[in-house]
Amino acid sequence: METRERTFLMVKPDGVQRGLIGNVISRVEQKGLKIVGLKLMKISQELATQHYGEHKGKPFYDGLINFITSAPVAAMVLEGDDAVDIVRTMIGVTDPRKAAPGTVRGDLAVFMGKNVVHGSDSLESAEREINLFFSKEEIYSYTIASEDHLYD
Ligand code: D4T
Repeated sequence: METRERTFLMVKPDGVQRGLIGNVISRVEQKGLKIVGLKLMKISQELATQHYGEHKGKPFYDGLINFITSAPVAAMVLEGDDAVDIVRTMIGVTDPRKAAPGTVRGDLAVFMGKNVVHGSDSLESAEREINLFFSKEEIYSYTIASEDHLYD
C-alpha cells in the first residue's frame, strides 16, 4: 500500500472543556481521514514552548502557553492523501470570526484565543509536531475497510 500523508490535529483545552472532542473526531471520520494516533494528554510547559516556539516574544505568547497547558488536550495523528491541506481547510482560518461556516472554527468558536483546534500548517510542521507529541509506538499502521471506497 502506498504511504499517505500524515498530519497532526489537536483539540485544545477549550474544545475539551466544551465537550467538542466527539464533534471534531466525527468530522474527521466522516471526511474519510484515518486516525492512526489518538490520546488525551496534558501539555507540559516544555512541550508548549517547543510547540509554540515561533510565537515567542509576541504579545499573546504568555497567554497562549498558559492556556494550552491549563487542561488536557486530545491529540491525533491523521492519515490520508493531502491530509495536511484537507485538515487545514476543515478547521478554517485562525480567527473564528473569519472562519467559514462548515469549518470547525467557523461552526464552533467565536474568539481567536479559544479556537478549539490546532492543525499542522505544512508537511514539515506535521512531521515536527507528530514527533513532538507522539512516540513511534503510539502510531498505528492499519487498513480500514472503507479505504477502497475513498480512493481510486
Ligand atoms: P494553531 O497553531 O493554534 O492551529 O493556530 P494557527 O496555526 O491557525 O495560527 P497561529 O500559529 O498563527 O497561532 C497560534 C495560536 O495563537 C493564538 N493567537 C494567534 C492569538 O491568541 N492571537 C493572535 O494574534 C494570533 C496570531 C491562536 C492560535
